[in-house]
Amino acid sequence: MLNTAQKTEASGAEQELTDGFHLVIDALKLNGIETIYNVPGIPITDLGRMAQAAGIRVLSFRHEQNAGYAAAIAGFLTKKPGVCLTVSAPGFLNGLTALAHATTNCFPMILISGSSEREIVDLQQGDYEEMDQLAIAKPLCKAAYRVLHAQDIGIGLARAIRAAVSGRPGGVYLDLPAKLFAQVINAEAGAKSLVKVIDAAPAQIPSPAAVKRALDVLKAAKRPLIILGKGAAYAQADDAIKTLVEKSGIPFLPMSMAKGLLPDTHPQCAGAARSTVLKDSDVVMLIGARLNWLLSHGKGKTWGEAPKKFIQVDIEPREMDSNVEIVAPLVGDIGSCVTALIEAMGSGGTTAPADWVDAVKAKREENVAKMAPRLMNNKSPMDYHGALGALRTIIKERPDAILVNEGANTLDLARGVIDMYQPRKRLDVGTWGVMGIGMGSAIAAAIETGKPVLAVEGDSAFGFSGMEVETICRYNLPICIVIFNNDGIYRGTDVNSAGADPATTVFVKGARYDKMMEAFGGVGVNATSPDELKRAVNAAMDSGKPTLINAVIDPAAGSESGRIGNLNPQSVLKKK
Ligand code: ADP
Ligand code: TZD
Ligand code: MG
Repeated sequence: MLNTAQKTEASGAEQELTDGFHLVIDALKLNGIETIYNVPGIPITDLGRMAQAAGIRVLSFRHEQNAGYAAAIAGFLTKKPGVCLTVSAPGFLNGLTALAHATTNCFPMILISGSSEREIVDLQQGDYEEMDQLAIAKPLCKAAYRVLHAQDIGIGLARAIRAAVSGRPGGVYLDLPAKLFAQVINAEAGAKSLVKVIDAAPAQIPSPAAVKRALDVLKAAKRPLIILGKGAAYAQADDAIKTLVEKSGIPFLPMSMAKGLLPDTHPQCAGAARSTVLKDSDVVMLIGARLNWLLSHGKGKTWGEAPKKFIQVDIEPREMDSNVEIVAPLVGDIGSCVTALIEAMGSGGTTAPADWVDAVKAKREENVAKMAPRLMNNKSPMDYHGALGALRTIIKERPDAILVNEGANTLDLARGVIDMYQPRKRLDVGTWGVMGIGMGSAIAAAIETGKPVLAVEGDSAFGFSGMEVETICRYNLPICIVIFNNDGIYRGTDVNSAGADPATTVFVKGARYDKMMEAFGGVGVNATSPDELKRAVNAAMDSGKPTLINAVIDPAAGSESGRIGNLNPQSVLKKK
């Protein structure tokens, strides 16, 4: 019997009843969904209230996009679908960017939106917040469903969960029209209609022939390289991956959000020798990483002259040969594939030739040594390296803290400078390089893991979700935000020579973002040197109090588009 059911008199006999509201909540709870990221309003205000009353943690945001980014990263961190709940039309659209982002990044997420009355929407008669949401969501997510009858809520949610987490994870849209919530059905029938999803993401075992093929290619390599992507971090097969890397002795290169899967200070880590290993390797094994723009599509200058053979471990068969030939596709879940590789390797040790391993190590040490003095400068205003040198030490001393990172220079330089030591501790802009993930990611990271969070944010990047500092203060979350304030996008020095308006990339000079935090009862600090920055961050991390540090960065220190300026199209007509 449902504890949320109510007793009423129906046709003379006493009957237990339930309704759409309760069925949605019961279905979520039955499937272990403990948190909802939402913005309330018609028709889902009561759903949020009732879910909270039923013991689900319901976090209210100031904008659906941030609630959506929170749900997306919750999915990445937990392997369970993160749930974002929105109102109809505008709320739905605000959440949709995050749903598309989750799908693009292979994060499991469910966007549940209330919607207006089907009959009116379909005749386009102008309902309150009228929109054909299902049709709009479909091309932007992995699957989209609508539930019209209370007795279908259980199966609808089960489909949504399974679609989100099985195979290649992604975003799922679930459309719940207003009328559904108040639909009343017999409580027993309601309880029976719920579905507990069994084995939502079944193991996908690779074929022995594919495992052997991959190992044969790997063993024949002279200069092998393993690239770990965020799929490998998501898979939570940390021990198996560590064993494979160490047993093989092959240098590994972590993609941004795979940093820390093995520590960046690991002797086999090739992070600081990235261009060398991409250029010079002859066999590359991708584990949960796609050959997309972030890896220059597996071809061109980045990959050098040396002929390459690619081995790819991925759950999505269609990922194979998407850009270049994959000579050894290994389709399956990463845990199963990596375990199979380790078993097939037997007791045999390293497959990596010593001269290659030594060459990578030498290059890496050279680059690390080159960088070291720049990280120790104590200039004021700070440059990126001085400020990041301080933050790098903080993460070294607090390896279980979660680092959220967005911006252009602030992102690219932090990714290179700040070493990570544990899996799934670095959360950033992902495949699209989207600005605005910051506060949603920080909030979800704090909620889902209970760990302290350090959010390193470009001043522009922060602006996309800045209002959520109120949310952070309201829930009193252990989040320390550091704004790299260089007065603008990339740099704060652009000048508009054509008129009185400021240049398109600059913001108010000398802005004090720390005051925003104080407005909501959090701690605000203005830091003008690396020493001040370090002190302030340590104090914030020790206290666990919501803190925002305005780190004053030299407006001339950054470069256009950080490390990806080459992607900007150039007009040949541009005035000199
Ligand atoms: P990165 O940006 O770090 O290079 P991508 O997002 O491009 O990583 O790639 C992640 C890949 O991981 C996707 O192709 C996805 O299909 C794959 N993937 C995600 N989860 C798993 C899993 N459990 N097992 C195998 N592959 C996975
Ligand atoms: N809008 C969205 C949603 N994503 C984007 N990536 C952009 C716009 C374009 N963009 C970048 O690619 S980086 C960036 C923008 C606006 C901001 C860079 O400025 P910042 O960082 O202050 O965050 P730095 O340190 O000044 O480079
Ligand atoms: Mg900036």
